[in-house]
Amino acid sequence: MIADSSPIAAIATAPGRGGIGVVRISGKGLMPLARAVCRLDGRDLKPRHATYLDFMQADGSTIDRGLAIWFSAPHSYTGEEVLELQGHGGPVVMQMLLNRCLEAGREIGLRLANPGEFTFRAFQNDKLDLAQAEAVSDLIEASTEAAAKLATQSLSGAFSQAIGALVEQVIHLRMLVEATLDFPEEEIEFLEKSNARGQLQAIRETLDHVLRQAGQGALLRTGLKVVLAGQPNVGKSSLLNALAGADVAIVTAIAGTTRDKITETIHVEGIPINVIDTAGIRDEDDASDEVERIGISRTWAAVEAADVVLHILDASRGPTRADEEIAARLPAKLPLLRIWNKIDLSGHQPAIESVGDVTNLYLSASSGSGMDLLRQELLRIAGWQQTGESIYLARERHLQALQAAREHLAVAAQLAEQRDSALDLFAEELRLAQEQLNSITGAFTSDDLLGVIFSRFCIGK
Ligand SMILES: Nc1nc2c(ncn2[C@@H]2O[C@H](COP(=O)(O)OP(=O)(O)O)[C@@H](O)[C@H]2O)c(=O)[nH]1
Ligand SMILES: [Mg+2]
Repeated sequence: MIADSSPIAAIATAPGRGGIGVVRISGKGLMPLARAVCRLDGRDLKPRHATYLDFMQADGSTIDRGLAIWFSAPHSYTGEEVLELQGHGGPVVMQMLLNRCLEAGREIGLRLANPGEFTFRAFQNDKLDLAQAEAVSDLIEASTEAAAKLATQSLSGAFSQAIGALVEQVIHLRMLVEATLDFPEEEIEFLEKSNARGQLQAIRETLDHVLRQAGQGALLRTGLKVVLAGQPNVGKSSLLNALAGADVAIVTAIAGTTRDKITETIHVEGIPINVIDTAGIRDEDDASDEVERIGISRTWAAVEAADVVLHILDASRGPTRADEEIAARLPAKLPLLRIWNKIDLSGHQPAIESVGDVTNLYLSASSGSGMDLLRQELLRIAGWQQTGESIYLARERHLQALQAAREHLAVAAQLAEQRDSALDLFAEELRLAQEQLNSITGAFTSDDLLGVIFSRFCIGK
């Protein structure tokens, strides 16, 4: 991430045509630029007031007419001076306005903003912590109402506060320990006197709770990857269509109809589930041509990358040797659900039952019976619990930091149980746990990580 402090400008609205479009400028000493671009006719730009005026070229001709809004530092999104120019949202007129601003700002070193740079400055100027900055991007990218709602909560600081409360607890315990370290003769009694074990236990319980809430939120962000696999003609594409409630995949009685992967994201109780339909698996020799053979190898690749595999079988035919060969090749580490389809033909009742470590589910993609059982089972596998308690729209990065902190606390707990507890090691584990928690809100985060996080934003944010 570039850390220079020159003023930056960008079109902040989405590219394309729209009723309005916004050029945003942030930096120091922007007022002369504002005067050069806005026809003020002796007026001032009052902070946080909209002024209707002409945007001008250098020769005084008009580019567009719109609103100028001035924010003085530090009362702006970035914490710097910010000028927002709202014009008509056409790509050409917006580009003209941006170019004019860059030209008028040349003397103060105005340049185009990099992706996420406005938000990065907000982070640098303590307007947002790191988890909140990420929530800005999550809110913009949210694909479901539930995800948007959670992003707004994170943006308002709910997640950061939960992390902050944990850090406070860790700091409290660290202070006790570090104070004792200076008086070695008291070490032995310290753990008893201060109830350090009890405090540590309380921290670990709180952390587990936050981790659960974050894990649920992470699920909402990325969803579950479910692959439909099985022989040709067992009804994989029909099942995808039934889940999606639309004809996304072609269904025919001809074996080998599906040749490539088809992915469709469905939502069950707001949880995104990415369902991947694949080419039916059969022997290379039976496959009709090269295209189908490539499709089959892609099926196996999809299976490798899945969170869950649904092995579809034809209930009206019963298991065949080919089904067993497929089952044997499915990776053992993945949750496996055996779907017996076409029960409208076989006469089975819709049901779910476990035999050993395999779950059998009976349904009919055509009639729809048993489909609800499948949806519920997918939610269960995803680990979705309707607890009613708040959850946090966490990212993988957050989960990893929470996990790492959890491990350090577990080591600390082990140390505390030992007879001659090594207090300095105990203290060090607490410090490491705190460092992990801090990395979530950015109180302690390497520049490299910042670069990665902010570069994923779009320009103008
Ligand atoms: N009776 C009945 N037929 C089904 C059912 N599901 C799929 N089929 C039929 O089975 C054939 C193959 O279906 P398709 O979804 O293309 O199977 P795929 O090759 O596994 O993708 C088609 O003729 C479907 O209409 C079901 O639940 N009941
Ligand atoms: Mg198919």
